[in-house]
Amino acid sequence: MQHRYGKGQRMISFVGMLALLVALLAGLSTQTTAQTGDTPTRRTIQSTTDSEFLGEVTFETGFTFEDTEVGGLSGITYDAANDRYYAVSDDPSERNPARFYTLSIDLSDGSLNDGDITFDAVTTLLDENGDPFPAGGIDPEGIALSSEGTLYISSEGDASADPIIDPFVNEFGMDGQQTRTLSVTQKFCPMPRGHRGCAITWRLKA
Ligand SMILES: [Ca+2]
Ligand SMILES: [Ca+2]
Repeated sequence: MQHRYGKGQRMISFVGMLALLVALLAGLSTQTTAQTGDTPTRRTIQSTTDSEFLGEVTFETGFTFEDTEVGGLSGITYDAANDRYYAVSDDPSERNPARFYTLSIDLSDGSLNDGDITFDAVTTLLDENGDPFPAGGIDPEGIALSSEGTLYISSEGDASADPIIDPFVNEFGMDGQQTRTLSVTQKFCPMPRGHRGCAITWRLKA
């Protein structure tokens, strides 16, 4: 997703996000079996085999829900069991505390149109101490629902911050509480200029 806070932001668009998601849901298929040595292991690989553009809905900049500015949605995931979506805001706790939204999207007529998207809830992300992330302390990007009903949310980190904020992929409960920290390969961790590591402009993107 390209919608971020900052200069040039004008609209919140669900075009690419929803088109891609619906395409993925429609096209999930296939599985393969992998074998490692003498120990067979089974893993399922899902791939997209087809895509279809269903339409677009655009919200004006400044659109709010429950006193939060919705804009800058950078990732979305579908909860099939409950037929709802979770979309993470790209806001680095500057407009409002870092958060994700719960959405309902009515695609019963086979197309995405104005009025099809309903914001049902907003949930503040809480760090390991149970506190909202401080301004600039996170740069949310991606979100994915786990088979356990939890959420994996990625942060790009901030290589320009002092001190540097490392990127992360962490697990959160549906109440927004961070419950687990995943390890991030060193090559994705930014380093100051002139030091080992990836360039200062590289980030962990969805
Ligand atoms: Ca529709
Ligand atoms: Ca981001």
